[in-house]
Amino acid sequence: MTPQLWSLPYSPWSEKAKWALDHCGVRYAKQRYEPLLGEPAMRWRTRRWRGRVSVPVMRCDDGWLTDSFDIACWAAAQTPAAGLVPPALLERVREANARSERGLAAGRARSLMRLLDHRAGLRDMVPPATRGPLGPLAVPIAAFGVRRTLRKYQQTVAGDAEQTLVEVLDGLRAELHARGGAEGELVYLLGSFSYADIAMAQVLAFVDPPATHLRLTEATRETFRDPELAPRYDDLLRWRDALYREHRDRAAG
Ligand SMILES: N[C@@H](CCC(=O)N[C@@H](CS)C(=O)NCC(=O)O)C(=O)O
Repeated sequence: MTPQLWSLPYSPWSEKAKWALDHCGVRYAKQRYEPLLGEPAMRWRTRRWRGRVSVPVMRCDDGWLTDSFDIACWAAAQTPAAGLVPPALLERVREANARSERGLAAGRARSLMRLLDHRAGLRDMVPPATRGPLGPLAVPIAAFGVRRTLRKYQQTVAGDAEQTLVEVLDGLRAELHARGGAEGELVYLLGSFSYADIAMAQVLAFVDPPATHLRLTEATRETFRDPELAPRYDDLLRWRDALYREHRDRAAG
């Protein structure tokens, strides 16, 4: 069967899964997930009655995969030659992914707080078909959804979100420095391109989102951008952009 992927077009977690699948040349059908409204159906499909439901979720011949890392490992196993998760480096990739998840959770919390203060951003969070009929209620309903998302994921943020994000970004900077590389040369966390790079690159979506692949409106793009941290991590943003040019945009044609 053709794998089916439920995802959110603006989400870095969904982007992790899509990039992994695309890099491994796996064809799949995309299904758009609607936060909140789509949850009961997703629980039913995956037979997951308790706990958090999140996307990406993928259905394939091996069953249901409900985490981006599992999807990436599955993709890597379909095309080992793509080198996405080299078996000998699995634990190092897993560890990079765990750091990416910490950074993403902290980045999401900060971005959602900015979104709560951004009327146009909130409006854009409501699907266009429902925005019209909701009229002036669209913004408060979106704000309700954002507060709910903040509560839903609050346990994933350990301690102070800014401090956590800074720690993860400083760690990434130190690792890339340790890899050396000539001026302008693209360096990889594990020596050659792997899922560790994809995972860590996604954290930077909440510093300043990439120009391609995450589908954001002008307003939601503003809320993803961290005005305090973006100027401080310009070197990491340039690394992320080079990674996209070399391994994402070019591959996507
Ligand atoms: N560890 C999970 C986290 C996924 C995650 O946080 N997904 C969020 C952002 S795409 C989500 O589903 N949000 C919508 C919702 O919770 O309803 C993964 O990597 O798959």
